Amino acid sequence: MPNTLHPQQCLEVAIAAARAGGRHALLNRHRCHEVHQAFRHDVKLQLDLECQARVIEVIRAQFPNHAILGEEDEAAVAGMLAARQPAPTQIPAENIQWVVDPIDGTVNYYHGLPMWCCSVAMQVDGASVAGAVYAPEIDELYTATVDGPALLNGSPIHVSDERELSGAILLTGLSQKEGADYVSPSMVERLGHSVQKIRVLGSAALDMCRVARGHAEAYWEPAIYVWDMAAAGLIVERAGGRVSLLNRQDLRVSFMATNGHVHAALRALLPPL
Ligand code: LIP
Repeated sequence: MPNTLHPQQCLEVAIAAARAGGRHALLNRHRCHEVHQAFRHDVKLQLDLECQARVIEVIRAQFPNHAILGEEDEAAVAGMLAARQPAPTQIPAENIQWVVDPIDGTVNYYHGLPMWCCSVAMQVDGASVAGAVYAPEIDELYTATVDGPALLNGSPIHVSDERELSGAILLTGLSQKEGADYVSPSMVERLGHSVQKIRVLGSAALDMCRVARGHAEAYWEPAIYVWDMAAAGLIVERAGGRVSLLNRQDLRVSFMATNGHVHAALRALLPPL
């Protein structure tokens, strides 16, 4: 990591950026049905784009030459940024990249459910150095640096001590995206027999933060994106948990995060790579 940058400094920017994006989504809750693009099982909102623009503004104010990877359509977001300030040319500095999901749990947000968050991570050479996951509607801010503790609203968190998969809550997502690997009915049955309960809450980043705080023992989804796990995966690790990137195709990943104790048992149940 460039010696001019310290993880805590990057975390402070990640927190400010996640708060800016999350606050914009919260203050505009009444606009949650303004659809930018609709899909059979998913939706992209105008606020997804606007929140990503808010996040980028904060990052660029501090690090104008850092690359930024966001979930939302770059051209549409750039249009908003251009309207507010000319976007400086991005010259990635030493493989530094910020990874942003402006509203993780967009469908929850659209329907008025509170389980959504803004996720911001700073990575060097693809490894997360600092991450913030902010869920404003439930007043939860999860943070971690590569050399510091995982925190929830400033207080240390730690994964659960549950050692048996049979006593575990498994969080997952039933993405029905056409062509995506999804959790098949037979897999749901197999996992359901092995854990205490399966829960589907609709936000990958928040699911992993619940593992980090010990409210669940495991999370797995076969087809999420790097922006879903860039911050939350670091938070799980710094909370004493374990993560595995099981498969990656471009920006899509199969990813699991656990309290560590149940990691091998869960991995044995998942599809072979
Ligand atoms: C969501 C993920 C969730 C997954 C959904 C969706 P988005 O991200 O957080 O785990 O099951 O299909 O991908 O689209 O709300 O940012």
